[in-house]
Amino acid sequence: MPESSKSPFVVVANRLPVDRITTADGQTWRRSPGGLVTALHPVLQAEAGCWIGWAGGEGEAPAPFSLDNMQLSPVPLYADELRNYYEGFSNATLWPLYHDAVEQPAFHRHWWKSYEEVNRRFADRAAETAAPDGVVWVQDYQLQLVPAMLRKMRPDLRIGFFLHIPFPPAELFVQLPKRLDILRGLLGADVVGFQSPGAAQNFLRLTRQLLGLKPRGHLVEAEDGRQVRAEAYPISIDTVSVERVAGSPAVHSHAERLRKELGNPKTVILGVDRLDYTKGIEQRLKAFRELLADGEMSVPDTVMVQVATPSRERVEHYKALRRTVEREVGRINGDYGRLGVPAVHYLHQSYSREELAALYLIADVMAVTPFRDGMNLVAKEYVASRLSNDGALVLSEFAGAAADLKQAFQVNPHDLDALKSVLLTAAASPVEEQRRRIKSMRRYLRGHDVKHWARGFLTALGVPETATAYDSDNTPETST
Ligand code: GDG
Repeated sequence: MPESSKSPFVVVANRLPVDRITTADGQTWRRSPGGLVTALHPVLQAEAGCWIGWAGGEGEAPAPFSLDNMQLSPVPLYADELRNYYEGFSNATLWPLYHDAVEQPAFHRHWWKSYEEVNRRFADRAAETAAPDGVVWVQDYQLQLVPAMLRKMRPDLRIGFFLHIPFPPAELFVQLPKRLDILRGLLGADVVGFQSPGAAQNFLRLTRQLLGLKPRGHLVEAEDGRQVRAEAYPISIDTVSVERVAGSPAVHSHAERLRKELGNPKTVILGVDRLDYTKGIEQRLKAFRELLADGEMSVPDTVMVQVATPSRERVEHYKALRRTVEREVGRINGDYGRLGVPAVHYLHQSYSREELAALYLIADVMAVTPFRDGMNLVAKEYVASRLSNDGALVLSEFAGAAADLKQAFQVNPHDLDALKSVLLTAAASPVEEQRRRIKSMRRYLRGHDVKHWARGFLTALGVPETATAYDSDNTPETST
């Protein structure tokens, strides 16, 4: 690649922020859903930077292209790598282990080999793409080896790494057969960012325990003598843009239509999650079933809407979860639904940003009850969408968002009785109380949006503030 076309700012993530779609006019690209994409798109747009990632699909990658002022550089993943690097080591080893082992992590040596090979490919691409003295920001658990690999090839770069999911306590992390490689991989960065201070502490403690390093405050001197910063930078949403979508007349009329279609219930309880076992969907359904059985809630006064976006459908735990959730929904509707009025409206589909916003508008109670979650942007999107300041957010203590959204109705989702009781309390809460809580959380999200997150991280990485400014008005509203 000629020096002149190299990029001063590069994001490296497992996925490109786009999906290939087929329209009447042929194939095209559009922005895809997902927390990472939601968070980084505005920053990239402002930087006119380059995003390196997998474009979806097996085998050869499309040629680099640009979309919405971003250069996109697709990296290929082959069928065996999708099985071993992606579904295997990333999503059946690291994902469950980092989420408190809520499902048993599996370890296979050939998964690790593939993880290394794919990390090498991403690192090579970043080394080719970044301009001299440029900044490379590596994202998430699929690419933890990239910082050290890249540093070896390009010591001139400033390298950041951000982990979107939790970083586990030492007792769990030490189970990982390749724990030293992962720690050293991360230490290749100048700044390692986490969602919570606890996660940063877990990491720093492990550098002492496993590598004999001596962390001081947020800093640790790596084995090559560099100072590495490990700190929390809690991610957030593009608050202004979420508010704008929620305030649009089209979304309002869609919300009115939806409420009518649901039979104008007094209370709508909403869940919006990727269909993932960390999200606590089964437990939430169970709580609702018991509330119906106890006569504390009844159909058609109260209905639940559960959007479960399809996710990782070839991974065994996810197949099993889908069966369990769908059995539970069937059971609840069989026992408590009425003709034309199911108790649970279960939607195993992806929606547009506007459709999601309309759902947020009709949700009297938003149930966000993961067993463990790095942050959870859905909780923040719900709050920001409630322009009328009413509504009740039920939020798990184990979501990173609980540290930011302190006025939510917080709950331990493992405690079924507590979950039932908080759902009842939230549903019955007086509107003045709801307004007080939502208002204060909305205020918080205004000051702590995704721009604030990106700026905090990049400032720590030594990138001047002007370079991270962006205008959220550039974000197209219909591009998800
Ligand atoms: C990981 C971490 C962390 C969902 N369904 C649709 C759709 N979504 C959007 C939501 C939200 C995002 O996807 C989901 O983000 P979450 O934060 O809730 O969860 P994860 O996907 O698990 O994200 C998480 C996040 O990374 C960011 O760091 O918060 O802890 O696990 O924005 O609105 N968007 C559209 N259609 C859907 O059907 N358009």
